[in-house]
Amino acid sequence: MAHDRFQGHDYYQVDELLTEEHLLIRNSVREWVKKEVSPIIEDYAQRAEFPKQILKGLADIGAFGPYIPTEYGGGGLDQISYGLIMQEVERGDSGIRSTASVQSSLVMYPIFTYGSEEQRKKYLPSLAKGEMIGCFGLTEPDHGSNPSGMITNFKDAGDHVILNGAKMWISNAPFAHLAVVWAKDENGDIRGLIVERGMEGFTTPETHGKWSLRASATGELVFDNVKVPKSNIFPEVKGLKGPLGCLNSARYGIAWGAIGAAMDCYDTALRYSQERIQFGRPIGGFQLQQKKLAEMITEITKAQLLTWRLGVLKNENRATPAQISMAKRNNVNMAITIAREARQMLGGMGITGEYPIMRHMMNLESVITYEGTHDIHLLITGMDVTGLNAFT
Ligand code: TGC
Ligand code: FAD
Repeated sequence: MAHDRFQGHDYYQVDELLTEEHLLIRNSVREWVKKEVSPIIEDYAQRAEFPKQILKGLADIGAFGPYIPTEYGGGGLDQISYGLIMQEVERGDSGIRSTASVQSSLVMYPIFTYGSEEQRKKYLPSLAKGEMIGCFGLTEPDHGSNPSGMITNFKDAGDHVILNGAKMWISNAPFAHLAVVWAKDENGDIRGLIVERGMEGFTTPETHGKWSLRASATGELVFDNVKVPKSNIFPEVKGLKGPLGCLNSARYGIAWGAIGAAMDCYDTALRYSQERIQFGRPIGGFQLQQKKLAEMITEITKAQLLTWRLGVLKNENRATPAQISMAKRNNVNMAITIAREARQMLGGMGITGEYPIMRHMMNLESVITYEGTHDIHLLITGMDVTGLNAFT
């Protein structure tokens, strides 16, 4: 990508709702992204490779477990800080944000919330430092939107269990040191287990040929009679509410992240419209282009306010899963719509890697699908407001 000239956009002075600490965190992550992500990301996306060298930097900026207490190596920060970190990292690339949100919300969060004290002490500090990378296995080939139908299962075998089954579409799987895996026990109850690379019968084949999230590594988790010590099972949770509780945290981070991707597309299109001359004047002077830009900044501003308020509720432990669904759905849809419009505003240049828009646009096709599809979140809102369940 050409020199990163990104400037944040704050049409309603939302910064005034943030603390000095929030602004400091936001600005330092923004600078890190400009220095470490923007110069390399296009190349890695084109090559369909995850830039592993940035893992240490992600840990250093506090992107791994920002809200996990400091005694376990986390940042001890609030939920708005977490959101701002996700926003800035996704401004760089959704795939890099994926790695950070999987590590924080889908690996560290369940170990912290559902794990034993021994599990917390064993894994959390190394995960926070990026010395260990984790992944989260919920989706299966035949069970995506409906994870309760999963067939991955384990059977008791004394001091360990025997795990069989397969997960697919797993972010970070090809290089992760450990996987938080959701599987059914002999009673059919969903339990969470920590499966480590190197356990016999555990493999993680990479998924190739993606047109989206190309700079993120995606793979399968295959369990062929894997012996997992019983001490690796989360003692504190049983049932689908275990993995769905993790998703509340990850979906919240995505709601913020999508604003970052949207702002990057808007920022690029705005600047281009002021510099690109057709018919003797900047294209930004034409009403049709102004309509696109005016709608973009309106939608970004609405999303910023929605998400800030959600962050306040989350800090107070009052955010409901349905409120989080609404923000994830709204913001990702907002971002992908802006990416599509912004791409058109750049004409032919919009399809090249000279500009970040096409990469964001393609990335967002995954973001609108994972962590619950656009339609699943609509049905969650529908169920919340009517009290009627459309799933069963
Ligand atoms: P249902 O009967 O409604 O609920 C089962 C139990 O779970 C509880 N529950 C929740 N608990 C916490 N948080 C939530 N958001 C919850 N939603 C439901 C519920 O109260 C109940 O508890 P209990 O005690 O009564 O047992 O479940 P259902 O089988 O009807 O499914 C509901 C549905 C469809 C909404 C849910 O399964 C769903 O959200 N499906 C979407 C699946 C999904 O989001 N998968 C994501 C996989 S991970 C991923 O994509 C990572 S991408 C990572 C990256 O790269 O960033
Ligand atoms: P399906 O569930 O088969 O859905 C297909 C279509 O049917 C969708 O449009 C859906 O909205 C619709 N549909 C389904 N049910 C209904 C209904 N009741 N009413 C109306 N419409 C319905 N999973 C993990 O566990 N860990 C990860 O790290 C992870 N990373 C991912 C990374 C990428 C790049 C991608 C693409 C996915 C990832 N996922 C991960 C999986 C992701 O969560 C699933 O793809 C997603 O939940 C949808 O499941 P599915 O693909 O099986 O689609």
